[in-house]
Amino acid sequence: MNTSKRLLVFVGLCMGAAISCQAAGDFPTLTGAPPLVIGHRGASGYLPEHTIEAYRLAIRQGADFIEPDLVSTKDGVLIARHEVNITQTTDVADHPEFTARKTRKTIDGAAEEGWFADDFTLAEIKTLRAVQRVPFRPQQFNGLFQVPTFREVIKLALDEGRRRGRPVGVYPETKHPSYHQSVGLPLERRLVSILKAFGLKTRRDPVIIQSFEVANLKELNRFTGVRLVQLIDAGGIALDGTLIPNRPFDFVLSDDPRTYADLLTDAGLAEIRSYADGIGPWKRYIVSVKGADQDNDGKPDDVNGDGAVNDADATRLPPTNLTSRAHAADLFVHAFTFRNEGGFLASDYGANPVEEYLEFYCLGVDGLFSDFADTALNSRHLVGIAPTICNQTP
Ligand SMILES: [Ca+2]
Ligand SMILES: [Ca+2]
Ligand SMILES: [Ca+2]
Repeated sequence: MNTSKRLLVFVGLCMGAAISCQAAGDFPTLTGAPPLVIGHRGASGYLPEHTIEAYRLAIRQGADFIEPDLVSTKDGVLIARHEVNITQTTDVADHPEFTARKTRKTIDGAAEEGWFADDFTLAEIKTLRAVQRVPFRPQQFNGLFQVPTFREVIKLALDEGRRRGRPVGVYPETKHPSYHQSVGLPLERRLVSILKAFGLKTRRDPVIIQSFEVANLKELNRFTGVRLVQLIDAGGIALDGTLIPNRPFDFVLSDDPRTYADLLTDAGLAEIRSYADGIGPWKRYIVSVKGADQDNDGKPDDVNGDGAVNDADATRLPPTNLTSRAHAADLFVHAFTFRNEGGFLASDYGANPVEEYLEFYCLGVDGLFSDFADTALNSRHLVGIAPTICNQTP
């Protein structure tokens, strides 16, 4: 459908429906619908990540989905944490009763030290409180909030959705599926049975499951009807903006030599479409950035002289054609992760996160994971108000 036809259809839908069309516009997404804003770990730019309070704030800001990462407790309960290692995101180190629980484990080939969720029962986890991991984000909320279970997160989303008269989706990620399998705590069946208990089982339900591994998504595709997303990672970024290849960890274990980049060839995308509905690529697969190396030491320079080398010292490269190739393969594209702070923004954006959102919305992403859903939504409104901005060449 071309742009003007899509716009007419959209206007027709708006006029006939008792919904607000304030955010409406004609978006170059797979369906023409506005891109989804996913509250990454909740409103994690403001509050300690993966807490009920952070998820509720993201919903209050207007997020379409909230994103719990899932790991398992020792007694098999799915809880919302980004890592099995809970040292950085809880106050566990301040609990003398758990001092002896400190240990070393190897997760996806990397040795780590600390306290691990799969050595704690849910009752023990509930005695801990969340802390902000990012030093330049507000620390005032440390020690206030609990670690929620996946059930508590779904209940929040459904309750808030009913109260607000709009769907609030849940976008769970299976963290380290092969690791959880190796310790006898596989995530997939329990995840699906919890969703079923809430009546969430079809592609029309406001649930999307994501994973960086492949085999567990293929398995999930056999026993749930909800939408699935193949996450696409990289091992970092070279000075010239080239992405450094790495592999899904289940490929490492099964000696499958393919990298994430191999999954993004046309053949790779067609294979993903056989078990998933969309891809969740690192945003650098869509717009990469290159560093400067004026002193020729092979390493990127601190161009702005603030003592740190990060994206603010880099400039953006022309966009790739990944979004249009994924759309041609009938896959939606949900890119990660968008953050407001200047160190995460290429210098071209002038430290203004709105500029980055506008670029990605105009490139046709169908959704994005943001630590700041409020900024993501304000930027989406801007495209809705003036869709023609996407026809301009930057
Ligand atoms: Ca995640
Ligand atoms: Ca250099
Ligand atoms: Ca710098």
